[in-house]
Parts: sequence; structure tokens; C-alpha cells
Amino acid sequence: MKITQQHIADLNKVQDATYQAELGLLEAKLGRKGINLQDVINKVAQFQVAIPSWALGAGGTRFGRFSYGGEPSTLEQKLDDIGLIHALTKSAGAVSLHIPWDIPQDYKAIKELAQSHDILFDAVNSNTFQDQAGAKNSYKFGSLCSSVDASREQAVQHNLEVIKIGDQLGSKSLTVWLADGSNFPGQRNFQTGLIHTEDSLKKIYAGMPDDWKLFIEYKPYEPNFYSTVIQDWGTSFMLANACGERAYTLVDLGHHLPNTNIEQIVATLMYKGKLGGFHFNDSKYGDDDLTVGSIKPYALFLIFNELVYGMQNNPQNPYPAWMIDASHNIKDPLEDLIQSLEAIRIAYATALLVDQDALKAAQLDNDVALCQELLQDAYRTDVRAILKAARIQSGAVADPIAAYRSLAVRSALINERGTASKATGL
Ligand code: PSV
Ligand code: MN
Ligand code: MN
Repeated sequence: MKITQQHIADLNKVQDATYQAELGLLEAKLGRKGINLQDVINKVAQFQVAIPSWALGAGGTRFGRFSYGGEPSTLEQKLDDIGLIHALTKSAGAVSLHIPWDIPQDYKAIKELAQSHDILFDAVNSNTFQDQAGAKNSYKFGSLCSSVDASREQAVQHNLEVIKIGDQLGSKSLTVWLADGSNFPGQRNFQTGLIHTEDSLKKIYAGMPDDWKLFIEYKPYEPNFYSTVIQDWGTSFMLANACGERAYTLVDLGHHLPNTNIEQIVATLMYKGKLGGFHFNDSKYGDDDLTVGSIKPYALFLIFNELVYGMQNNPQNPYPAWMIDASHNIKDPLEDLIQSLEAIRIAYATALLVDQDALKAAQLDNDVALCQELLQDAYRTDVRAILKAARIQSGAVADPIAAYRSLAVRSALINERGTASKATGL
């Protein structure tokens, strides 16, 4: 299944009657705030989010996995699926590989395939949370933190191997997420585990090419339920500082205890120039990995408000690497990813509509009610016509989900690949 220019031209011929009127209204409304509509459209059009190679099949829980049919079974097919999403939305121009789940066999061919879909290789992810077939040492009691020298060394070597693989593809960053922790009090000495982790990360950092970045994820619990070595942004930040300039914290939206003020974490990290990467998803309870924006869209907007502020005011912070880290149990994974991409761009677009000068003045006046009015004026603006305009100007379809359905993409994939579940990953 390939989406052609002709498909897109045909689909975009049928224009929604209210679309132009909506854009006209937005232009007038934004003009009153001194915001240029076309500038916002351009920024939204440029905003690209990486798709993880493990998000293209139907996911599951530890209770079961339900196949969706037509799932990709090879890295080539995964790139083809991202190519489909990118052709429809022009917002998913990168892939983030998980090693060893997706080791390329033929690097040249994989690079050419990615290029044909206009897809770049973003951060590569290592995996020291599962024992791989034939591995000499186990990660049962930890990897980079392990008290067993050989397990620790094996985990460091794996990360160095992942860097080599990423380097051949043109990736420029490594994301490390560790499952390391303990299930019971007393099981692990906290300080020893942290010291081992810091030492191991320093070795990995030293093995990166000079133009690479290291992203360190944190997560409070799961799969360990008493303690996790890198439990929070503070620990990640401390380790990133210990490693060096090109090591950063990565914020995954699902990796916080309920009600954590994530937007404040974002602000703090950007001020310190240490927000390197971002994993989008949504959650009600824990690391639920639900579709972005499906549960707490206002929280996502507030997070984007800080991201936009940081991107405009913190030159010390690099442009963050954006990725969707979600799992799809009951929806078509490609539709789910399209919905996540839409939610991310909606949050970004609405954050761009905050009247920053007026907000600053209201904050200086301590006019609390006006501060809230200004934020919510942006949040309550329907920006979907802006997203549509950004897509049309980039050569994508006006309505991706409608197009995906009218082109019967899933049935075509089932015809090509069959119905059995072949997903790798979590
Ligand atoms: C862990 O929960 C996580 O969110 C990390 O980002 C990993 O990279 C991803 O899942 C899959 O390994
Ligand atoms: Mn993540
Ligand atoms: Mn997670």
C-alpha cells in the first residue's frame, strides 16, 4: 500500500465548506493579539514527531494481546507504516528504533527505504530490561546498576553497540530507559545502585561520537514496585550533569506520579538547558501509554505553553527530540498514532496563541484572573483549521483519519500481510 500524490490531490479536492471561513475568523482573531496566522501555520507545519518502531503493531498488557491484522513484522514494513502516516500527515518525519527489536540487516537498503518515505532516524533506544536469547548474563537484578560486574559490563557494551548501529543510520542520540530497581525494601543498597548507574552511564557517554546526545529517562515505578534507580527528573538531571554537556533528561509524560506538575519540570529543565527529549502519551493512572490528548488535554496545553516559552527564551536548551511513546490495545495503531500527532499539534498550536506580552504584564501586576483568562483564551481557540492548513501546505491530506478510512489502508495491509499478530515489543 502506497499513498500517492494523486491520492492526496483527489482527497483534497473535496474541501470542507467551513474551512476557509474558519481560517478567516482565526486570522482576524489572532491579528487582534498581534499574532500572524501564517507564522503559526508555518511553525505547526514544521513540527515533526518521531514514531517509535515498537508502536506500529497492536500492543497489549501482561494479560493479553489482541491482534489488529496487517501488522508489520519486519523493520522494512514498520518504515512503510510510518511512511503511510507521514504521507497522510507530513508530521511524522522520523523513526526511533529499539535495539535489539529492530536491528537493520542491510543498512544501505534501510536507509534508502527511510529516505524514500522522507523519514529520518531519530534517537536509538537500548534495551537492558529484557534478557536476550543467548545472553551470558541476566538483568534480573538490574543492568547498569547491577552489583554483578559482568551484567553491568554487558549492559554497557549493549549500549555501545546500539550507538554503533544508530551511527550507521544517521541517528545522533541514544535514549536510555532503565527498568533497574527493587521490589522489596532492603533488596538493594540505594547508594551502591546509583553509583554503579552513574559509572555505567559515564562509560556509555564516553563511547558516543562527539556530536551525539545522551537522553536519560526516569520513571517512578514499574516493572519494579518498591524502588527505581532513576525514579524522577532530579535523579536523571543529576546523572546527566555527572555525564557531561551532551547528556540530558528525557521527559516521558507517563513517567510521573499522579498530579505531578509536569509543566513545572519542563520549565526547570529548559532553564537549566537540560531538556533533551520528550515522549508523548496520556494517562489516567500510571504509565498508561494512551493516545496523546485523550485524557488530559489541558495539562498537555500547559506543558506546551512551557515548551514554547522555553524554545523562545532558553537558547541554552537544545531543540528537544519529540517522540510518541504510546501503546495501542484496542484501536488501529495507525489511526491511534494519527490521533496522537493531531493532539500534539493542537497543543502546540494553541500554546503559540498565548499572548506572551500580555501574560507577562498580567503576571507583573499579579492579576491572577487575567493570567488565567489569557491562557484559556488560547486553549479554548479551535485551532483545527490551522492544522489543516499546515497539512495542505506541506502536501499532506486535509483530514488524515477520513483519508485513511476512505483509502481502506488497513484492509490493504491485511491483504498484503495477513491477520496474525507479529508485533515485537512490549
Ligand atoms: C518505559 O516505560 C518506556 O516508556 C521507555 O520510554 C522505553 O523506551 C519504552 O517504554 C519502550 O521500551
Ligand atoms: Mn518512554
Ligand atoms: Mn513508559
